[in-house]
Amino acid sequence: KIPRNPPPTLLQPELWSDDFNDFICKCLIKDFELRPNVLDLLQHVFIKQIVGRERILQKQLIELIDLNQQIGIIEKTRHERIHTKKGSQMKSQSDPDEVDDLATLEVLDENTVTEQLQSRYGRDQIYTYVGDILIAVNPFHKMEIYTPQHTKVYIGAKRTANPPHIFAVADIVMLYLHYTTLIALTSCVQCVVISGESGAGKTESAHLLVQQLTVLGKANNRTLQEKILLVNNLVEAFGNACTVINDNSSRFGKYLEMKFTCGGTVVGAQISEYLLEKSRVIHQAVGERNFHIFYYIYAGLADRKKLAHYKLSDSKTPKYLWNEHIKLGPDIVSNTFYKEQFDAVEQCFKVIGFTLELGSVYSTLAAILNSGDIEFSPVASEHQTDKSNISNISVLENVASLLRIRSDEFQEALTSHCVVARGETIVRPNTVEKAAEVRDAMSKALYGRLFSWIVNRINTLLRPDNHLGEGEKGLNIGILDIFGFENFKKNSFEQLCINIANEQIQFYFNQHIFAWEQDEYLNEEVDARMIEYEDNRPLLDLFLQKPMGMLSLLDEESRFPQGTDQTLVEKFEDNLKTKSFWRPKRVDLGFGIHHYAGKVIYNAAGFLAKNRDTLPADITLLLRSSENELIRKLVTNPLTKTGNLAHTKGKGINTMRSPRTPTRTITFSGEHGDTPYHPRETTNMRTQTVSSYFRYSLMDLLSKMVAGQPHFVRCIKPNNDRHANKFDREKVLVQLRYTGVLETAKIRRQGYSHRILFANFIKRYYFLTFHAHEEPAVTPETCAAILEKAKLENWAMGKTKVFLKYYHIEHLNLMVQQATQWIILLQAFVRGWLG
Ligand code: AD9
Ligand code: MG
Repeated sequence: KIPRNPPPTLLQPELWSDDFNDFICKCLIKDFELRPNVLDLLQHVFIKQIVGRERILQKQLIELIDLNQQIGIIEKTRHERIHTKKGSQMKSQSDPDEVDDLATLEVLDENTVTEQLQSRYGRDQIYTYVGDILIAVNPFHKMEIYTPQHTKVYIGAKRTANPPHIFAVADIVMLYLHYTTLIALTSCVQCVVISGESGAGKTESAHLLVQQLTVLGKANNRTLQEKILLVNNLVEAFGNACTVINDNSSRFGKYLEMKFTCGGTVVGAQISEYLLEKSRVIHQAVGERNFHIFYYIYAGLADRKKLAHYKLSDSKTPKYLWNEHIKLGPDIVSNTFYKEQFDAVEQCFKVIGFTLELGSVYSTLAAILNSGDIEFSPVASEHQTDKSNISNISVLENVASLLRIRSDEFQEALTSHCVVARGETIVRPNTVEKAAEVRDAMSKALYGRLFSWIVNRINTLLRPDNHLGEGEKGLNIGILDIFGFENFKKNSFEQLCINIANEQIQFYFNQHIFAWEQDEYLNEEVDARMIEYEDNRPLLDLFLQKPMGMLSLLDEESRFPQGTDQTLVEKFEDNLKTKSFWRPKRVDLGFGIHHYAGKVIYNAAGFLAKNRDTLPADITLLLRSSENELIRKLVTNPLTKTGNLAHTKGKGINTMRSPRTPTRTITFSGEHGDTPYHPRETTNMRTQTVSSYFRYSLMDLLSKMVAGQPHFVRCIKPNNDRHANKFDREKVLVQLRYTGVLETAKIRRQGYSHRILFANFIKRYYFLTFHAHEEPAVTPETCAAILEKAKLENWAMGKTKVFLKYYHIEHLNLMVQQATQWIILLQAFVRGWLG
């Protein structure tokens, strides 16, 4: 009689009638601990509705009481099972001096914190809490802590019941989501922000989170669960590459949103991608590689004897894939790992729902690989030394046939360009260098757009609309995994963008953990010691301020036809007067920045060209005439740098509100009174520089994050050699310092991470203490009564808000969650019974 999967609408408070609501609450209150006379309650509340049906009711209620008891038994056994398991396996090797939560340490200093992490790491205990934040130290070896058994143990368990784990974060996030559903007071968006330097383990952590969330989201549709997991692998094949720091380095920022019904069932996913490092397609630094997919497809097609079909040769490696290790095709085509990966990627494509387009995707990739081999030579003529010719016309023809464009037009578009002067169109020849630039610009553009197209296509295929009930809003968990802070021997424009993005994430973290919280102590006159932290706001200003920030200066110089990389650094030097910026001697075109995470020397060579990132109109027009539908799609309007953002709303975000503390705002450097850049509205492609686009994406990303309730995971890299079991104290200490872990531990121990208005607090939790029909006054006393009933200590009362520690809220939410389970069952039961 109890529906096995109660329809999600049952969970929507707005659909409950008052009586019904009241009834549920009463059942809960009375029943929460004691489960006494449900029958009395029911008769009392529903007396009007059940006239004439008393007998049926009685019978049903007896069953209900039976059911209650049964549930009691089930809960009990489950509880015992978890505890026995925990006792026997999970905590057996624990060291008595270690703590799972750094915020509980008696002595809080750098040494103690590092020692704790080191000692835990020595036992393969890679996870540690700092209050409600998870620290994950990269183990650099496969761990046996992600088994299905672990998955189970962490579901619905109290946080302190098991060792810290990324799965526990998934559980907490789900808990928040559930309780949002019930009370609908806070934002329906939960957002997990994973940060750490390159190679620290962000992407792995994101995978593990998604894995656990799909289980928690009880995707009853196995294919959907599988698809969501595969999406990650697929976009990473296209967006990740081997760098000198990380063999699987993310070269784009990824925000994956998982969508849930109000009942907590996962129904879809959406990805936003940020700032793919397209320049990697045409050039890689020493020791680095192109995007994974190129190697996979090359080896995979060879394996299937299809290279010739895609105009590739197994003996001659495409130039775009050359590096000091791989000069020869056979090195790639004989690589079994690449072949397997190609099969896996193809499988992902198919499962997710790409079918017809696959051939076109491969052609586009093959066309890009072939393009790199097009060579130019100066035209031997006395007068026209600035003209160029194609030296290997057969390669050009191959590319043309793969792109399904006319080869004569392609040749023209590469070796000449049109200029409009006084209403007349004049054709000007391209020099050899210019022609090569056009070729490379086309390759980059095609790849960037292909990537965005794949992401958009995935979004269409995994859009949850079809799965949500009518009128259902749906809930949302976002997982942010960006490229980590980078400091190479040579750092270019890409590193600058990556590091600014990390700077912004750190700023967000600081605002959330320190700034907003401490402001509230002052406003609410709550006694709490202030914690000093490193504010990186001046750095953000240095980059983003208008008109004198670095990105604005870069844009200005990019608009000057006479601007060069040299004039750019001079401009920086003249205008950026801060200690965080300096010009190192003896480095041509060099400039240094003291980031929150360390000093980085950049080299401005190529900055202007990379920022302008122009794709000549002749090439765009030509590609639009392609007979291949996919190619045409890639170049049709809106002509955005990556297409994807054209679908996001360009909100006017000068300031952003923090959801939990409505009086606090997050401000964006230099955005005062400025209309945010919106690709779709921009018709003049010339104004669309990479840096203006970058600024826009950063705002877009932040607006998503600020709208949600954040949860932080901080990844730490224990050594630079990627060795397992090696804990480089100095390396870890530096990261602990710049991420502010020590300060975080202090504020979590001393501070109150949750501040809730009296009225909201009472509305949320009163039914844990009071009767449904009671309307307790909105006073600090009522709040105190609730907290005392829940047996909580160490909270504080402000002038208008209750101040709670992170573990208080966990405890309360767990109580609410238990209550919710009852609500679901009781509602289902009563609905079924009322017909
Ligand atoms: V980057 O900023 O994208 O360059 P990430 O994403 O921080 O970087 P990633 O997750 O790719 O780093 O981790 C780097 C490598 O560390 C992985 O390829 C794994 O080999 C290794 N790693 C990270 N986390 C784990 C883990 N939980 N278990 C085992 C791990 N290995
Ligand atoms: Mg990564």
